Amino acid sequence: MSSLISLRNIFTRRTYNVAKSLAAQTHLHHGLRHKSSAASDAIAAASIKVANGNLNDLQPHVRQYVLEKAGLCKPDQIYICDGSEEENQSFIKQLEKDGLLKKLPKYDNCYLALTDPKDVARVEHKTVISTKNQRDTIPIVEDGIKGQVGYWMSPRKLQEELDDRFPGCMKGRTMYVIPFSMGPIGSPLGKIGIELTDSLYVVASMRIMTRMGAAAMKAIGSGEFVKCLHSIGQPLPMEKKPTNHWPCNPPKTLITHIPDKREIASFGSGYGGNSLLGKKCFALRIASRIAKDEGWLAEHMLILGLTNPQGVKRYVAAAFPSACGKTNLAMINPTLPGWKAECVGDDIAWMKFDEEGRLRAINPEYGFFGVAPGTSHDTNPNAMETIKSNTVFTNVAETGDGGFFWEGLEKEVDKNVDITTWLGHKNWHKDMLSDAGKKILSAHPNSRFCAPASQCPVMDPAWEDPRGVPIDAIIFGGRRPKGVPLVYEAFNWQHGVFIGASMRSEATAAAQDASGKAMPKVVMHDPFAMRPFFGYNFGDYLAHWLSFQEKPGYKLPKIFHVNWFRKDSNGSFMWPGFGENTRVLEWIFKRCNEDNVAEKSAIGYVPTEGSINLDGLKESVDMHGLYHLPKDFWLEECQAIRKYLKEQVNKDLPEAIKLELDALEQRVRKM
Ligand code: GTP
Ligand code: SPV
Ligand code: MN
Repeated sequence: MSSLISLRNIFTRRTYNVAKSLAAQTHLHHGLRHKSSAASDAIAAASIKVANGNLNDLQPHVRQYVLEKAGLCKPDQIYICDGSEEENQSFIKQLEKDGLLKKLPKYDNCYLALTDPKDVARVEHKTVISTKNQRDTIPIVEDGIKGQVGYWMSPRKLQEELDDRFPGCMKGRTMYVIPFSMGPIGSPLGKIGIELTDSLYVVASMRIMTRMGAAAMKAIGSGEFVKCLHSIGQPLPMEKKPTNHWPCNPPKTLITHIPDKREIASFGSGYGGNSLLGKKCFALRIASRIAKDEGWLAEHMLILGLTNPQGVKRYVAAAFPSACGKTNLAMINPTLPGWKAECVGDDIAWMKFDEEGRLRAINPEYGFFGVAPGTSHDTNPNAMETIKSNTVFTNVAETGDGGFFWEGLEKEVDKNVDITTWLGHKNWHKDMLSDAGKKILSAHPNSRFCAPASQCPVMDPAWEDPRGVPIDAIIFGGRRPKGVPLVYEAFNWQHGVFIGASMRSEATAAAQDASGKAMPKVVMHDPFAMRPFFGYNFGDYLAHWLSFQEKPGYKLPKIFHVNWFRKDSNGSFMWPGFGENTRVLEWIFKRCNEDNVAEKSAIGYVPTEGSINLDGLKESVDMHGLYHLPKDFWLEECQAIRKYLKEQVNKDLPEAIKLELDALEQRVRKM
């Protein structure tokens, strides 16, 4: 680390000019302004030390952003990250010293972080989008209805909330400046951001999840970048000692977005999507709004390449809600002989139609922030291979021999090895009960690994292709214990958009409620797996998706719906899932070839008898049960969808979607 240089020295002659030009720009700038003006913030910032890098080397608009936020948050020093391995190792040493990371010596360069148990997942109710007009963010609902497709905050209220949190919030800490690229640097589909954060855990994670460092900074040039401000919200000295060395501020947690300004400010949480701002905040909420303006799509989708035994390759993208199987499908190990699957991305897809009318997709990310529980050599061997080195684990259990553990790894550890849970219970065993009689889990259900994508043994050769990969099929899906068959295909694009709009799924541990509790495990609407991630009005989003069918020359992908999670009367999954999902992918592949393996049903095309390949399947599967379409269930489903779309999308619901629902209901009545 270079010695501390006073900013005042750097700006010997320039301080006045910078301040003056900032003062002029503040008038034009309606982004996140605060009580004190940006100009006086910058003057205040001029006494802040720079621990690494040189503010003079930054582009003027980047420097202005850094100085303005430094003046506001008042860190002790600024550190401009270069992304080098040397720098990363010094950060990891510091994190170990701070007690925030613990080395897992069983593996190479792997670490464990345990959070404050109050900060373990995304907080949807504290995630807001601010636009001048409410209707630009969410559909306006009738009195007495609670909107569920995003939370709007007025610019005035947002300013109050920010003024209540950010001034002085980094006192005693370092503000790290993280330049990062979403997508390969230089890709026409990529975008650059700068995250300012006072959390070194965030820096270390962003280095894995994004292309971070000097090259991204250079790529900004005089161009646009997404402004991302993050603070754990605990200036020093802290009033109370942090729990688990994980400072955070749950009562004040707020994650805010200003799409018009391409600006994000997140306060109080250090966890996942709340703090790694390139991910959900930028690559989904801000990007979906940019995508609408520019005519492309930013979606909560994995991207996967499939090669059949004849050597024909196709790419598919799939949207499943959080913790519903994207990472697992993205890294699938095919069980059918001769099939190859390769991973492009596991969580987010940016997709744009090219000059030839083909939909092309890039993975904007550089790593995986994957759900740990359930991951094993049986279910996802490629993930297990990926996380053997250079990985940060959060809220998993630790074994006595310095390894990781979670629910699902029971068969893979020595029976005599000691396990310490994420909450510090020693000598854990799987039947251990709490005082309340509830099972004690070894790992938090939303515990995760953060690992470089390049380490995944099945990355697609084109995963960093700046042009993206061509998408032939889009797959929707969710956790549906009842009524929804293994797979069906939309009649056409418009019907497919309706299927996306109608998606429902059981709630998972990926989000917590406003009071920090886990969400009840009930079936919830989660259209396009985007309910928590829409960057603008869901009705406008539907219109945007529908608009592609009007574009001459666009080759629209086929749309499918899958369900790996149907349960029998004993509550057991009816489909083996994981690698066996290849059988469904094979059918989808055949449909992309226009093979005659489908027949019409009330809800869409379904596989003809025997067209799902069951050769070599180890367990017997009740295919009739998996295909069965109970009329009562589907009538109720239509009613639930109608109520939801009427209440939640109200006047912004495109007529085409209503017509699709009417048509579905009529077909179901005739079943
Ligand atoms: P996010 O990262 O939150 O967006 O989640 P995701 O959609 O990537 O989900 P992921 O693949 O991590 O799976 C979540 C959980 O579902 C894990 O516990 C998996 O083991 C389990 N799972 C994934 N695929 C299947 C499947 O085919 N069948 C069953 N029964 N469980 C599955
Ligand atoms: C999700 O919840 O969909 C995730 C995890 O991928 S987080 O990054 O925390 O949003
Ligand atoms: Mn996700």
